[in-house]
Order: sequence, then C-alpha cells, then structure tokens
Amino acid sequence: MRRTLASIGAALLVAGLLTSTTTAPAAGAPPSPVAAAAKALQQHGPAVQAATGDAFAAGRSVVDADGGGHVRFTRTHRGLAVRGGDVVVHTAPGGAFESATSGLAAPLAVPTVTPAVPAADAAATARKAFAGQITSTGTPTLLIDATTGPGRLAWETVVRGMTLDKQTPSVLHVVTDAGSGTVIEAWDEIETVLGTGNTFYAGTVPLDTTFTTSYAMIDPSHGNNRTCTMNHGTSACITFTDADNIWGNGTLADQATVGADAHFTAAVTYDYFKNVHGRAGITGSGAGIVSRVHYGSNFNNAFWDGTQITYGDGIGNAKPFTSLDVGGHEIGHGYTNALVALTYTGESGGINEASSDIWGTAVEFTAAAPGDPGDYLIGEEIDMLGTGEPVRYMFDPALDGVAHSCWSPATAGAGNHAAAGVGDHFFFDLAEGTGFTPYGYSPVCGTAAPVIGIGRAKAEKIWYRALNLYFVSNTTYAGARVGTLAATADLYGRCSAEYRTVHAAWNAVNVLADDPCAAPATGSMLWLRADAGVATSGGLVTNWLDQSGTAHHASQAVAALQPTLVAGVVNGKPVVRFGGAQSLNLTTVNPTRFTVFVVGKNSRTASTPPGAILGGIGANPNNQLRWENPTQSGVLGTGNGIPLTVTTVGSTGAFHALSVRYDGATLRVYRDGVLKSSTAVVSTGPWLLNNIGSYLATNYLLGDVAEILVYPSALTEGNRSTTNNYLRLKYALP
Ligand SMILES: [Ca+2]
Ligand SMILES: [Ca+2]
Ligand SMILES: [Ca+2]
Ligand SMILES: [Zn+2]
Repeated sequence: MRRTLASIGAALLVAGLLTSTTTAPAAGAPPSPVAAAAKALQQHGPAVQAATGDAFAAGRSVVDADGGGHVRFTRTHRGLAVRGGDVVVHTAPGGAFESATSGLAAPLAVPTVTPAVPAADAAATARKAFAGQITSTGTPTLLIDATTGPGRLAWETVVRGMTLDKQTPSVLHVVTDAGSGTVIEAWDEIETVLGTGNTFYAGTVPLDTTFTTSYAMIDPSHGNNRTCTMNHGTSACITFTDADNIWGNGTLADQATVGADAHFTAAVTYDYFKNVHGRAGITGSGAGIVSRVHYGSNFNNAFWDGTQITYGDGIGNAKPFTSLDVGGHEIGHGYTNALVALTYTGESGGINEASSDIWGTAVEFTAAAPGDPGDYLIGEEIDMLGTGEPVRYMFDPALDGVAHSCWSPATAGAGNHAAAGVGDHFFFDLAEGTGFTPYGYSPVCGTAAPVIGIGRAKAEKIWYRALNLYFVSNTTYAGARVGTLAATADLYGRCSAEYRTVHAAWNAVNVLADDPCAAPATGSMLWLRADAGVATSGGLVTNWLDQSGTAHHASQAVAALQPTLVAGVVNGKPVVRFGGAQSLNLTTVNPTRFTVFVVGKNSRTASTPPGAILGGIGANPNNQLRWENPTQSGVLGTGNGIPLTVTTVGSTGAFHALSVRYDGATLRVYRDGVLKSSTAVVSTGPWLLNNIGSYLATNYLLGDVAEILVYPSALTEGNRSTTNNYLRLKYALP
C-alpha cells in the first residue's frame, strides 16, 4: 500500500488550524484511517509531545473490524529524522481521536541543528567502533537522537564489513553526539541467534518444490521461498535441485538433508504468520525468503540480514542451525522488524530478541514435526554450546547462567540475548503459567503471585498485536507492559481474565505495576460514586443511585437543595459538589459495626460550623461523619452512644480517602490508609444515617464528594487495604 504523506508543522498542529494534506473523503464516507489520524495529530499535539519544528509522516496503518484505526507516523524535527520519535495514533470508529503512543517523555528541546563535530570526525569515530575488517563506511547522516532524554543532535554512520571471525557479516550503525563527538550507541543490523545444529531435525516432512527440467527447492505456495547451499563458502549460493523430489537422506552426507530442514521451516513460518496473524510474508505482499544453508565452516550461528536467512553448520560442521525454533527465530526478526523497528540495544534490543524466541517457539509448535516436538527451549536440537544444552530456557531463562529471568535495572545493559530473558519468561508465564508445567518449572520473581496461563494461542495474538500497534522503537519492558495490556484490552476486554493474566505475568517477571483492575472489597451496603448512577437536571443532582446492590439510593426533589455534578475534578473523575446549603436524602443505612470510606474534600476555610458528609434528618438522632474544621474530621452517634470523636487528619481542603472503622470496641480513623486515631468506644445500637451533606438542616457541607462506601462490618485489614487501594489508584491519592 502506498504511503500517504501528512507533514504537519507542530505550532499549527497544536493550534489545530492546518487542514490535512490528505485527500478529503467523499461526502458521507468515513475518513480514511490515515486522514483521520493526521487530523487527530493536528488537534492533539500534546499527546505525542509535539514541539515547534516537528513534522510527521504517515506509515503503516491498521483498521480494526469495528472501524477503529491505528496509524504509525515517523517524526522529523527541523527537517532531521528523530530516533525514538515515532508515534502510533489510535482513532475510534468514525475517526475521532482516542489515544496516542509516543516514546518521548517531553517535547524535543534541541538548542541547535548545526553540528559542532564535522561529519568526517564522526565517520572516523564509527570506524574505531568496528571490530573486524571494514569494507565500506557510509556518509554520516545528521539526526536527532531522542531514544532517551529531550533529544540531542547526532551523527549516524553505517560501517560494513566482516567481524573478527572473518565470516560473520556486520552492518554496524554508530550514533555519535554531534556536539561532543562521543558514541551514544552502536548496534549491528545483522541479528544473530544463539542456536545449535543437527540433521533432519524435523523428521520426514512434506516439502513444496517446483519442477522444470528437474525439481528445485523453490516453493511457489509460500511466496517462492527458495533454499540454496553455500557449500561451506560465504558468497555464492546454489539452489538445491533433485531428480526425484525426495530430498536428503537424514544424514549430513547429503547436503539436501539440511536444505530440507530449512525449506520446511521457511514454509511453516510463512503459514504461521499468514494463517494466525493474517500477514502474508514479511512485507505483507506475499513474498517469500531465501534460506542459505552450509554457510562457512564450523560457523556456529545463524543470522537474518534483512532479506535472507543464513545457517551455519555448527561446531565441527556437525550440528547445522536449521532447527525449527532457530529458523523461526531468525525469520521472526524479519516479521518483528516489519511491525516495529525495535532499536537493537538496551531493553528494546532484549524485547526484539524475546520476540524472535516467541516466534521461533510458535513455529516449532505449529510445525508439529515428528522429529522435533514443541517446547519452550531455544536451540535444543542444535548444539551451539557444545554441551548438549539448549541455548535458552523460556520458563526460567536464568538457567543458562546469563539471561535475566526477572527484570532489574541491570537488564538494559545485559546485552540483547540476556535481556530477552525477561520477555521470554513473561511470554511463558502468560501462556503456560508459573510453577510446575509440562515444559519445565517457572519460578515467580520476588513475592509476585502465581500465574495461571491463558494458553499459547492467545498469548501469541496479544504479542503480535502489541508489536503491531503499541510498541515503538525505544519501547522498554515497562512500555511493553502497557502495550500488551492495551492489545489485550482490544482483543479480550479490559479487566478480562486475559487482561488480568497479562498484568500478573508481568508482575511475575518483576515488571511491576499496581493492579489496573483494582476493585473495592465486596459486601458494601452503600456505594455512591460520582462517575456512575448520577442523574441530573440542569447540572443539578436529582438522584444518586447506590451501586452496592442494596438499593440505598439518595435523592433530592427540591431544586434549591440539589448539589451539582462537576466533571473532571479529581484525577479526571467527577465529583458531587455541595455549596453549603444542599443535601441529599439517603435511604437509611443502619450498621452496628461498620467501615466507611469517603473520597472528598472540605472547602470551608472557617473553623465552624462543621460540614456533615453523612448525617441524619427528621427523627434520627445526632449521627454524623463530618469535616470538623480545616484540619480535623469528626464522628459521633449520640443516638447509639458514640461520643464526638475528633481526629486530626491533616488538611481537609485537599482530596483524600477518609475512612472510619468500628468493630464494637475500637473506633479507628484513617486517611489514605494511614491510621490517624484509635479510640475505645462502646455503642448502644445501630448508627443511623439518612442524609448526605447536612445534619437536621444544619452543618451543611461546603465541599466535594467523589465516592462513598459503607460496609456493615469492620473490614479485615486485607479488605480495608483492597478498598483503599482501589480508591487510591482511581483518584491518584497518596
Ligand atoms: Ca532425491
Ligand atoms: Ca523441540
Ligand atoms: Ca525449541
Ligand atoms: Zn535474534
């Protein structure tokens, strides 16, 4: 599909004044996803940290079945490409802006685009960074490096050659600071896998070939995949041909044996991405690949160079690297990079390698080959290490002595294959769960809860969609957590079992975050929340419906007494605002033991009168939970023997979670989960409350209420913590 260019000046973009340069759709037709996303970018510059001088060019776009769109854009700044500046714009069905994924923490702030270091010096620095024999050095390109920080002017130089073993090709990208000349980053475009080798690993399998004057290892049903032999050299590759279409003999005596492994792997990989993920070949155009076998001598690796896969024959030329997982890993690099160009260093480099381990394993399971059953080992059929051991263990990557099973601050600097351990382990736990499994024992990191897997098929779908739509070039493991959760929400729903498992699986590898699906403890007798069940008339609250399921609703029929619903007050959530002369009648709640939570604030700066949050009217006795003054809360129940209990909680003028717990002997007051007072109290009966915002038409509340929960029991510490945690996350409380 042809790319549409949408180049937008950031100043205008933020102001939303510039008309999109894409063609307007016909009247009545929905806008194209690219046009909708370009328009959304104009109007939501801050969502992608747009700076003056930024421009965006549209790249790949994906349209969901429901019409939602996801469009990738690359960024330039004052005409220079920005590494780490790529974004994905997500639009709703119909084209409205929904959200954006950006790797920048803040708009670019680059003082100058004039390099202090000349290009020739940058090229010399790049050559020094190359270990091996250089065949060419490219012209340095000026760019903005924003993989971390606010952006800096940099040179990127590409140096080509062979590494020290004289047979591993290397295309080294070296990024140097154009101000100081120091190397910022260097990575090799040639992605090699740690693998191992043997002969006819897959057993006897079907192969798709062609026939002209003889049979050839060219596969027209899989994009014309072609397999050739390098006959232990490093340049020419001769396509396998055969007289009877029976290839190899299961031993290394026949070169076609290994060719058959490679040809089979290429076909299975093609089918896997086409059938499972809907992607026809790496480019999406249906084109296949070239597989080169018998590369060099004793070459103990395999590599993907951007267009083809090359397999060595391993130590002593005895264990070719043509196993399904190694081939799937290498070809998988092509698919991963086609979806998102994850930078091949740091955590993004680890995620890149983990992605290939995931694809290699998916290919191995999908093949269901008689000679190589599916597992979560990488390279168990080859013998890269010369010990008979696999190269990596996805269920517990640290078993190899190098890889990280658990994320730590050291992961980013551990090297791509070691850093891949975190992603491998996450994927295993998501698919198969932690603890004892048919594939191996997977430990949890730290004190994380055990995980029950959702199965490989769902885990693969989630990973693909996250790569496709939510990862950007400098995505870290923290970003991968966010991206996989977003993908899971799309596929299975937010807070679905799958969503919760993705959360748990990241926690199990020490990529920690608070539970995004936190909910209050069950069993409340009153649950009023300003973001649900509020009915208004002209902005004034007429009914506030109890969400506890026990129908303790609140209402006010008299317009002059109705409080106001105000949107976006605390962490983007609404509140019910009481102006000092309003209250709601509440269907009576009458707990004998209780735990109450209120998220709200007191807007009265005078020390009197108190402002009743919960109170009584009519024949009810003097029962209240109230703001006593600007620094204290008060609880009393003169009808049931609770004396006025005043607690210094800190400023009542800011939003906090105030909580009161009574177990029949002790009244405890908490703010944001922290105990503020503990008082011995013996009550004589139920605590009757039937009003919100006043007591007997006095002590009117001047302030906001976002949420109220009343439980008819003294909650356990665990349940009290659960409810407090729910409120804390929802309202971004301390
Ligand atoms: Ca034959
Ligand atoms: Ca296997
Ligand atoms: Ca394997
Ligand atoms: Zn790799």
